[in-house]
Amino acid sequence: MAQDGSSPPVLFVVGTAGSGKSSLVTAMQRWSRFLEVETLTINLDPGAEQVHYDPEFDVRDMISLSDVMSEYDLGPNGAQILAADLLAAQAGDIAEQLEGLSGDLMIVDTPGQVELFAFREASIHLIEVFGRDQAVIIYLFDPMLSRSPSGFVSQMLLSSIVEFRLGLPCKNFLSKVDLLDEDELEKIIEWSERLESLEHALYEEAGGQRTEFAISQLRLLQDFAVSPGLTPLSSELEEGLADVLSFSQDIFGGMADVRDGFASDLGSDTGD
Ligand SMILES: Nc1nc2c(ncn2[C@@H]2O[C@H](COP(=O)(O)OP(=O)(O)OP(=O)(O)O)[C@@H](O)[C@H]2O)c(=O)[nH]1
Ligand SMILES: [Mg+2]
Repeated sequence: MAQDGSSPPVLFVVGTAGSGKSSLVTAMQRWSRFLEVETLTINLDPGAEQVHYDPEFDVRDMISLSDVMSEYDLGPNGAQILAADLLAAQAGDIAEQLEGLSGDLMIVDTPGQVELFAFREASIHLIEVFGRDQAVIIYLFDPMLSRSPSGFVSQMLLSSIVEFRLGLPCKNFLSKVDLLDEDELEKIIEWSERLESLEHALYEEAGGQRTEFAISQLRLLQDFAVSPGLTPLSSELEEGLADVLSFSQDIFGGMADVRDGFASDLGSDTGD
C-alpha cells in the first residue's frame, strides 16, 4: 500500500488451524460497523471454503486451490504451498488492488495452518505489499490446547517464533474464551502473567522433564515481548475486540476518529 502515511494499520490474524482467525475478522467487521469505524477485511487464505465477512480483497479471486490441485496434481497441503508462492509472484497486482482502498483499519485473515503464513518466504513479500511499517500480528491461542501447561507453553513458543520470523509487533489473545469455564480461564491468564505459577503447573504435569528448558525460554521471551500477557477474546460474544483495536493504537497512535467513535460508544471501557 501507499507508504505516504495515509495507509491504515494492518492487523494480520495468525494462529493454528481452527483457532478462530476467520471468525475474528468477521466479528471485527461487524463490531466496527456498529462503531462507524471503517474496517477493511482481507482474505489471504486460498483454501477458505467460505468466509462470513465481506472482503475488500480476496485471494480466491486470483487463485483457486482446487485449480492448483488439479493443474499441478498436488494434494491440499502441496497446493497451499504452491498457491502461496504463486500469490507472491502476483504481488504487484495485489499492491495495485490495495492502492485504491482507504479506511481506518485493515484486518487480514491468513491461511488455516500457521506454518503456511509464518514460514513461507512468500508471506514476507506480502507483508511488504501491505506495508510493514504499519503492520502488527494478532496471534490467537487455541483455548483447548491452552488448558494444559505444556499446550500453553507450546503456543507461547510458537507465537514467539511467528513474531521472530515475520518481524512484526505481536500480541497474544486467548481465543473463544466463551468455551472455557471461569476457573480454567483464570488459571490460563495467571500462567500468562506469573511465570512461577506456570512453572509450578508444568512441574506437576511433566514431573520436571523439559520444564527448566521451557521456563528459561519463556523468561527470556517475556523480557523482550512488545506486549506481554494474554488477552481473553471471544468473537462469539464480541469480547476483547476493543483490545485488538487498542493494541494497534498503542503501537501506531493516531486513528483519532476511530478512538473517538470507540470511546463514545463504549464509555470508559477501552479494554486496556
Ligand atoms: N464458541 C466459539 N466458537 C468460535 C469462536 N470463534 C470461532 N469459533 C468456532 O471455531 C471454529 C473455527 O473457527 P474459524 O474462525 O474458522 O477458525 P480459523 O482459524 O479461521 O480456521 P482455519 O482457517 O480453518 O484454520 C468454527 O466452528 C467457529 O464457529 C468463539 O469466539 N467462540
Ligand atoms: Mg480461517
